[in-house]
Amino acid sequence: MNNSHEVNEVVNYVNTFMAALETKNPGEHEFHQAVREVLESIAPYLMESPHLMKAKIMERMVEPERVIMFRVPWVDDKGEVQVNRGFRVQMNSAIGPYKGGIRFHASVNLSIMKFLAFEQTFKNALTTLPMGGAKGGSDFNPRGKSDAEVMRFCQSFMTELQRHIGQDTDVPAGDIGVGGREIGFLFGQYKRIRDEWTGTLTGKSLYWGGSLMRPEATGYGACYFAEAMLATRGLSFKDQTVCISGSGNVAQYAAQKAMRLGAKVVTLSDSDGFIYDPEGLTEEKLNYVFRLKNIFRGRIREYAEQYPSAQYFPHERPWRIPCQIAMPCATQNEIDATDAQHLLDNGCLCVCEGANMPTTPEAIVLFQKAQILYSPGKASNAGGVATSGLEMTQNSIRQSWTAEEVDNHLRRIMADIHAACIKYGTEEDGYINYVRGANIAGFIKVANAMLEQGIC
Ligand code: NDP
Ligand code: 2IT
Repeated sequence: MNNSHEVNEVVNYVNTFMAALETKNPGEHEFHQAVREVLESIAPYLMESPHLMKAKIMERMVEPERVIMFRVPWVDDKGEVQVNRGFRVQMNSAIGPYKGGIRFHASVNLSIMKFLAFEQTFKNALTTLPMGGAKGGSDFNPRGKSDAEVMRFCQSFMTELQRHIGQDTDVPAGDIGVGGREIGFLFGQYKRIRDEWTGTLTGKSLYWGGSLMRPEATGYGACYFAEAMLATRGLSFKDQTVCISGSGNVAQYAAQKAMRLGAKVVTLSDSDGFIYDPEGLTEEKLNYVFRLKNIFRGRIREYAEQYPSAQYFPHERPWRIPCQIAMPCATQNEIDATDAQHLLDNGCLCVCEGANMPTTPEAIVLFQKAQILYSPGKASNAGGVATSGLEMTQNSIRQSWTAEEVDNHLRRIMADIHAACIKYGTEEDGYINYVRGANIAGFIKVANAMLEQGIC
């Protein structure tokens, strides 16, 4: 952008586009937020590409190819009928079959599904693997439900979803509230109805077609990405203090890898509060967290009861605790401007997103103004879906790779994503704008595929 006239044109274009999008999709705030972030990055590129403007590529990208919404009736342990709403947003299949997780959380609605499916399209393009973008889920709240209730819910959910998915059509996986247990129930019902054994879901158990390293992949991948970011400033995880939010799949393995790379991890959280352990996690403490969360489905507060070195802070997020590296691994919009200012005031130099869109737009501005290392989830959490892609490959060739083989692929993919961010995101003063880099790199791949496939 050379002059203020051009800057104004870009701002006008973004605002006009967003006004139309908001009118057409009222109330979908998370979806608006995700689209605006991408649009602000790619608008200058787009406006210099008349062929993309003429083909209305962006207008097409924000319109899901298909949205499926369905009733999910099930019977709870008391014999009462419950009704939830199921979703699958099939956003874009230009570069491969739809691919993306399933979220079970009380907050799930169409806006959240569309924002996640939109983000997924760019993320999947960044992985270098042939996967389109999708997301699904339900407003079912797994908290406090028995295994039998979760199974009946999953069976009802899949009874409808199965007609819309398949190994070459759409391949779901886990996300918030959907882990190994749920994928098992979903897969069992899919196989029963479709009478086929295919890799139509990823995140499967190792007993039946899952990939080694898939559970670890998102958290480990985020740490590999953070390592690459830190290396641009001659830094590493060694002896750094790390604050992590969440205590689920992504948080657990981000913590494990950060620790193994020499960092001190001092926080974990859930939706009720966070724990601060100034002495840092150890392998033994982390094993306790694995058991607490994955087997007993307990709350993070119990960590502070188990380890007196730790303190529990109810109804708070961890971002006021001093750290050099912050890894939000819980949910969207969990770092706001106040949190961001706390992190900056306390000397944080790297924010690496494990969750999807955990940082609000105002907080992103603060990080970028301060020129700290900041990566958007679509770049730094792409290791999870990338390893899902590797699971699909193994299922197709009916082979299982070793953990080392999968980890090597994962490391290469994260390094390639980092290189793409540098290529498209380096600013004139040398600052790497990872948001711009990730958005432009993902956009170019999907846009070119769409162009070559005609108006569809
Ligand atoms: P899990 O369900 O395993 O864990 C989610 C964690 O986040 C839990 O500790 C949960 O606490 C907490 N959490 C959920 N919602 C909220 C909320 N509204 N406020 C505060 N805390 C909350 O999910 P994952 O670890 O798989 O997912 C975490 C994030 O990572 C999500 O943004 C997801 O989209 C993203 N992601 C996941 C990938 C994967 O492979 N699993 C891949 C890429 C991104 P509680 O128990 O109280 O609900
Ligand atoms: O947000 C994500 O990338 C995921 N939840 C993982 C999706 C997948 O298909 O593995």
